[in-house]
Amino acid sequence: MSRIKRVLIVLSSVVTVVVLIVGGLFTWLWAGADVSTVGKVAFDKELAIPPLARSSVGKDGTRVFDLRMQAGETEFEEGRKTPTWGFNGSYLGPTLRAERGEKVRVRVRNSLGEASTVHWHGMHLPARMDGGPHQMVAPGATWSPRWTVNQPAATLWYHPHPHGATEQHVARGLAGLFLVDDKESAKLALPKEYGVDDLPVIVQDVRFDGAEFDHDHDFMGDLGFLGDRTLVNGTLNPYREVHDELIRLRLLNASTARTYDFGFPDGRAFALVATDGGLLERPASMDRVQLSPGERAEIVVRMRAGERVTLRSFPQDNYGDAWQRRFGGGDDSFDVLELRAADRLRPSAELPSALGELEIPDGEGAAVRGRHFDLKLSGINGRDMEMSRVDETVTRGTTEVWTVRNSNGMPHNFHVHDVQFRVLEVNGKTPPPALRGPKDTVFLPHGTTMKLALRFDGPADPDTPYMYHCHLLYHEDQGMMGQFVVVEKGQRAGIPAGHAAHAHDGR
Ligand SMILES: [Cu+2]
Repeated sequence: MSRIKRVLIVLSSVVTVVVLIVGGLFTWLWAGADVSTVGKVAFDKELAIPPLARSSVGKDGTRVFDLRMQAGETEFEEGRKTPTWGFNGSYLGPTLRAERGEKVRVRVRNSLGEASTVHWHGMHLPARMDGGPHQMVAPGATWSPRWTVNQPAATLWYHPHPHGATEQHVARGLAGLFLVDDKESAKLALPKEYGVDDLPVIVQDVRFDGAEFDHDHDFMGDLGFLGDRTLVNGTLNPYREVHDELIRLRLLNASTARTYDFGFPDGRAFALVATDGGLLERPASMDRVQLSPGERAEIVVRMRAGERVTLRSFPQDNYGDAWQRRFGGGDDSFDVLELRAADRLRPSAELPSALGELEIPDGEGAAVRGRHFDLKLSGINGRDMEMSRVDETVTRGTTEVWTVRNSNGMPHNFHVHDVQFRVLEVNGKTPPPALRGPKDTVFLPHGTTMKLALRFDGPADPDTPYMYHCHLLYHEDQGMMGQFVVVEKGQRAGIPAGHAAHAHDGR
């Protein structure tokens, strides 16, 4: 045998072995990368319902709430104490509730060892009260934002928004609901008894390492943290007994990175009645509703006496390519909550055929300005978030059309503070029913372009920005965020307070 031949044989065997090892490793990683809890959840703990927050009404009619951010321990499983954070308790927070037209004030006390903020997600309010990264609350300090609630009935929520640490603060347990009521929705025949036929469903994914949370990202973790189990309202393996024919579920995806596609194993249809910012014009029948982090949906489900029904999150075929589906969570499935219907159910009124009118313009007509947002993990429109830089200046009282595009090869979503917007188009087409209600957050898998109509009629404040960002919190923390101010006509944007020193460093 010639020397060359021997070398070639050795070389080809080495190559074969390497290919086999790499191939085997990849097959092993691929096969183990999808997560499923379907059929494996015991459903042995009664679902906790976050208590309604106590409030007092002052002489001037202001409704005052108290929230305290604090560290504690939570027993998700008996005998195992997990270090967690919460509002007025060890995990999550009470449900705040106020009516349209009411003046509210929230005294937010930070009893943590580090600074944080509380952002009112979905709320229309002055920029200084928004609780974004410019309204940091130091340890031991109290921040007391006040505003007048002026928007339709909706399921909103609150959570920290400190720049660079939002993922961590939310994952530790800082989140809660803020329900807005109004006179019109109170008259509608919708299930509305809180905790009875109107259930809050705050869904989060978690992973445990012994008693402690494991917040580490997977090795392909460019989306952020993806857990292997789900909590509802902080309850692991939750079930809930229900006694009414129609049950309204106020679904909130409070996970940091995971997107869910909710439905029921028997494929039953349910009625979508509300999206992020409130009621649809009419109920929409569907069997799946997809929610990315920060999004909400209110659905009404019909129960049959004596049955047990699982709320499940199914694999998602619109999530991206095979790689993203497998390693980014799109192939995952979860048994989230079991509803146990009593043997005799109270009859419920039929759902109304009309629910309300959208208060958001459709973007047709005069004085419309367009803007474009290109979503990339490296930054929106090619720029990293910078606290001292105002990216967009919007004139109060105007309607704009924003075109948001994701061609970044991974899923993102897009959240805008202060406003509820209307989705005009998804990839050039009329949006599906699930995107026809008021929205403040939308899911954009790779290859999606959306056109949104937004109306800005809050108070002008050229010096205090609102945020727009990806609500996959790791992406937000990485700088996938920008700032806009609302100004009076002809006014210019100022420099965000406290950041003047950095305003001219060229970034
Ligand atoms: Cu993102």
